[in-house]
Amino acid sequence: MALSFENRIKYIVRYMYDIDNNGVLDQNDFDCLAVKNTIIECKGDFPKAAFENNQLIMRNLWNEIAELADFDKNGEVDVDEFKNAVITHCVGKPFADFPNAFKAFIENQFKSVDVDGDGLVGLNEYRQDVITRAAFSDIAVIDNAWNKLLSDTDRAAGGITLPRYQELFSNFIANKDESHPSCYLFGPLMKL
Ligand SMILES: [Ca+2]
Ligand SMILES: [Ca+2]
Ligand SMILES: [Ca+2]
Repeated sequence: MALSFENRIKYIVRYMYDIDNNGVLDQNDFDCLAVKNTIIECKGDFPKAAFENNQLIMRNLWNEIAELADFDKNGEVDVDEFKNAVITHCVGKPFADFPNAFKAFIENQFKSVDVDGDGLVGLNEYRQDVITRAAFSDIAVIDNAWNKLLSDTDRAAGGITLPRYQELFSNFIANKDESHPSCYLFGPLMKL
């Protein structure tokens, strides 16, 4: 099932963290994330200070994730290790009680999706984010997922605020309920 807890964990590992695509998380993914996030934040520019800041954030993040999840201490975090860390530290907890490494990652992710930096993820930004991970022949598929994701409060606000993104992201990785709207945070999911 595309929306199952297991599949959502695989999705996070595959599309959010394992950006060099070798099937596991390691230091290199986080080095690549520092480069990627700098380019996105600075809209193609690459100022040294911004990069060094991102590099520091990502090195710290990797060290914390490794400490929480690299159970066999081989320098890599595989899907099972990541899942066990999520079950231990996140399942059944609100965002505020997540380990710092997860919280920092989620806030960073919000920054990279909120391209215009107005503190809100709108439909245009959602579409731009969703198409970086999958291909669609019909825009309605993306927009339907957006409509399932949004609550009436989100609709009234015109999109997703940071606190709301934190809530949705934490439900995406830590709520086993497959009918929860947070399942659509990253667009229509496919089975991995
Ligand atoms: Ca990797
Ligand atoms: Ca390991
Ligand atoms: Ca925005």
